[in-house]
Amino acid sequence: MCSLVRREAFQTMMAIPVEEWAGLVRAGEVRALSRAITAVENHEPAAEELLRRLFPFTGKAYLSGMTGAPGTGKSTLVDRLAAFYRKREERVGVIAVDPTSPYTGGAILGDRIRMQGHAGDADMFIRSMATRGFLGGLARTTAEVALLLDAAGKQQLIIETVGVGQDEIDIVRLADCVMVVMVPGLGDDIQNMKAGLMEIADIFVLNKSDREGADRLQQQLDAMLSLVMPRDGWHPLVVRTVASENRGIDVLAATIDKFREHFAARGERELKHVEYWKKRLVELLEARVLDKFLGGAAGDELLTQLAKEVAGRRMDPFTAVNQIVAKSPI
Ligand SMILES: Nc1nc2c(ncn2[C@@H]2O[C@H](COP(=O)(O)OP(=O)(O)O)[C@@H](O)[C@H]2O)c(=O)[nH]1
Ligand SMILES: [Mg+2]
Repeated sequence: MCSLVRREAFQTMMAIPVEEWAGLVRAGEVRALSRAITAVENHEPAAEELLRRLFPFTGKAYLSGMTGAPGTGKSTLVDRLAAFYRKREERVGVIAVDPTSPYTGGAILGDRIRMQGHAGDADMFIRSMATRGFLGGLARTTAEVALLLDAAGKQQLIIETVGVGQDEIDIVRLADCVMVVMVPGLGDDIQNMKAGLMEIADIFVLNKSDREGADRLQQQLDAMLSLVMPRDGWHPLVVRTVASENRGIDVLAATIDKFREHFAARGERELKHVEYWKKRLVELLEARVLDKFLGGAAGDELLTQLAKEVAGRRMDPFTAVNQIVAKSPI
């Protein structure tokens, strides 16, 4: 049933011109948006055309990234935060880079309109993405999906990732505001935390603060933060929450707002975006160059053949690269 609906949506979208498709995405039409995300995930040729058309309409959404160890309550937090934004009448998009994330769209609040979860709310769009097997990197795909949601008029975008690998760190790095979730009782919490995560956090969310050890963790965090130099005039803040009981979500939202205002006032956001786009342009260029020189099955064959030569010390790597370059019509 589900796959039938999906196939129909697929065929409908394939049949219309990209221009019209882009128009539907901009209007926030759910099927057109879902289908556009699939096109981006699969690197379909239409995806680039679609993103080019939609790009001028992006740059309005505020992007929050939530990361932390599995089980710390990220999905619950994102869910509650999304519901909070919906109460403020903001349109919300959620990207969960974790297929196991359970989202209700705030149904637990008992809000009658949303009793059946987000399904009934056109202004809350939630998408889970597979975490492996994307060509060109998960970070790039996530960034492009965020662009689609932005173009579709979502005002608050929230990305959830499990903060374990470099991929995940790259993903949250693209966010305007980075939140790192910690919970009491995970052993020697701060020491166990990845150094990379510590550095990128704008806000620390101390979730499950109903549990024993919350005060101790807060003290540890405060002590650690007192040693950290403010970044761009911002000293990372600690917010205590009990996501499962919807406690502290208002304070969390207010802290995100405060961070947003801080950056808007200083023009740092633009600077951050220039840095970000520099990196993205290099990535896109790399992908394009690689595709030109080594695209398709023939490229892969050539690469394997030359790699064998180099591994067998029959050819040096510089000659091999020169051969690849010489074969391509750039
Ligand atoms: N005691 C307590 N449990 C929580 C809290 N927030 C989330 N949980 C529970 O922790 C478990 C993992 O939550 P989930 O949001 O899936 O974590 P994630 O893996 O980080 O996305 C679930 O059973 C939640 O109900 C909290 O503040 N206090
Ligand atoms: Mg989760």
